[in-house]
Amino acid sequence: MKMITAIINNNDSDAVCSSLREEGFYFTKMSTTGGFLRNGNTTLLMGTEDDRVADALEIIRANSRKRTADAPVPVMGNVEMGLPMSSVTIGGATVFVTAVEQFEKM
Ligand code: 2BA
Repeated sequence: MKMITAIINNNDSDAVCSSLREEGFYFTKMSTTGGFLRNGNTTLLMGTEDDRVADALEIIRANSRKRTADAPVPVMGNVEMGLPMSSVTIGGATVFVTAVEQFEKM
């Protein structure tokens, strides 16, 4: 078994979750916040059999889009005129797949 941790843009979350549900995946959905932009995003925890990991990743990939957002650029000194902004590309999804040593439901 693997644990898939998927950080998903809030705008893609409904589509990703409903597709995963349709295909019978189990997951826990958490409201999370990006450390850099401090915008809300969605993190899914998915305990998944090894032979279904590729299917789960494909569903996430197919429903996640790249977007751009403005991010403040850190500067030294006077910021009275406001921080300069720069564009960053967000996503699609950020996904970690890790091995699960033990899995039990009690
Ligand atoms: P945020 O931390 O709010 O990051 C939003 C976007 O800002 C990132 O998009 C990336 O384009 C940019 N960014 C983040 N940290 C940066 C930095 N130190 N310098 C320059 N640009 C930076 P994504 O990479 O697609 O990440 C989307 C969200 O996924 C992140 O939101 C964060 O919540 C999560 N994430 C991404 N990489 C992660 C990692 N290695 N570990 C944990 N969470 C991660």
